Amino acid sequence: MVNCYSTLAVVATAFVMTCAVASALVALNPSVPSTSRRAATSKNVIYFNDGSNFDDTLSLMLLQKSPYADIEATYIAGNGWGNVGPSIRNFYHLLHLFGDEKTPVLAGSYWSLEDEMNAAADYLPANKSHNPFSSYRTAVPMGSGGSLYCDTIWGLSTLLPKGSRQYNPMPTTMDAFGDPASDVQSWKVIAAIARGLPKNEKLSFISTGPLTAVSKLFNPAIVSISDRDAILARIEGLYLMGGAVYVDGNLFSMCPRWAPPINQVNCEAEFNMYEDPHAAQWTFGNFSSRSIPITMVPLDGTNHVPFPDYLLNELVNAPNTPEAQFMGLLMANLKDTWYDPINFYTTAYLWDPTSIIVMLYPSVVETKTETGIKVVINQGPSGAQQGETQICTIGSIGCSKINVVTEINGDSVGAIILSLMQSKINSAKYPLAIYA
Ligand SMILES: [Ca+2]
Repeated sequence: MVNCYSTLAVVATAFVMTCAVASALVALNPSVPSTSRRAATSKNVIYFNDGSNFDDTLSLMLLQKSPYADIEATYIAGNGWGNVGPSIRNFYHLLHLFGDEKTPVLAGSYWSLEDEMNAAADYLPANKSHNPFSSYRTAVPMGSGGSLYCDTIWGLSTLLPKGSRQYNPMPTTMDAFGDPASDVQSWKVIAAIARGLPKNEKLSFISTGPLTAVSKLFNPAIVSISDRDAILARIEGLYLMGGAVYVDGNLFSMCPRWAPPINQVNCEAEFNMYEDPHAAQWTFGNFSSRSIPITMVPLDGTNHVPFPDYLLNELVNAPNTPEAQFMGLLMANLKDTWYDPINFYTTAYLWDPTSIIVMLYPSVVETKTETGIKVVINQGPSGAQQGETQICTIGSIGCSKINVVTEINGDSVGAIILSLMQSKINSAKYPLAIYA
């Protein structure tokens, strides 16, 4: 077991990464017994997300619970809805809830690729005088609770039992935001994981945030060619929640339905694609050209999976496990703070968790079509249609071949999530902090 205590007020990201590397090596040590029950067909998963937002948190719990997933690492983007530092802390505690002290929690950049390209001279860890936020992230509102909701898991992180891994960044320092240079260290951990897998096993990538971190696999300044090839040799596929192919996007602040058309500047893009369109296009092109399968779960698919009322009611009123209790409380807090609580069940969707279920339980998919997709790259965050996922002809320049999931059995997704969370299999090892 690796203890990654941080008692200093200011903690260098490099220290966190040192712990992460050490944790990864423990994960590769066959003498460390596994306490979980996994199916023979379980996928080795690298989980890319944008921090401890409600649906990323729920997704991480589903990956812990399902016998069809074995989390090798979780990788937090800092350019989405939450900040990296608090999310590292929250995920340490969330993993500890399940007795998991070893899964590496990796950190990525707080910038989009475009920000990094525009500020190459500033791309030095020592120079931290710049705005520590992505211009795309800054262009969208964070909601009434700001990033605080995400950074505290809607105030519930205090309920999680605390394990040996701790990370307590000062909220006013750069440690709370992550650092572009941390991608270099994070990818070294993933390369070590890929090389350490048994010969016949593969690695699956799933992303429920911007594709910034994933895209860096194809940047030789971040990932060496030998590390890249070692990772690519093991990849089974890339799964992602993102995009809006035949339906409207969800940038509510850029396409307010009540506003005149002139103020509806971007009704086409979905958030995960919009927050880093360059990364999305770069990622799709590199995977597609190498014939590595990409499975996209866009809004077309998740529109079939609104939050079921029975899921919230049963998890709140009759939780069978600590994780069910936690998820129930999270969903209840989400509903209470939703912009339209009365219409919560018709305006909130199980966005990220649906992509997890699609990856692990593909029978929930009703329509999946091989489609040519390209991401609209326009000038800056206010560019028209910026981040839209458009249909194109496979084989044409800039067009990637993607398996697009447009129809999903929402009832089945809800039933699987409820069953997984209430199951004693792979359940929490500890109760929530304030409950007996
Ligand atoms: Ca997310």
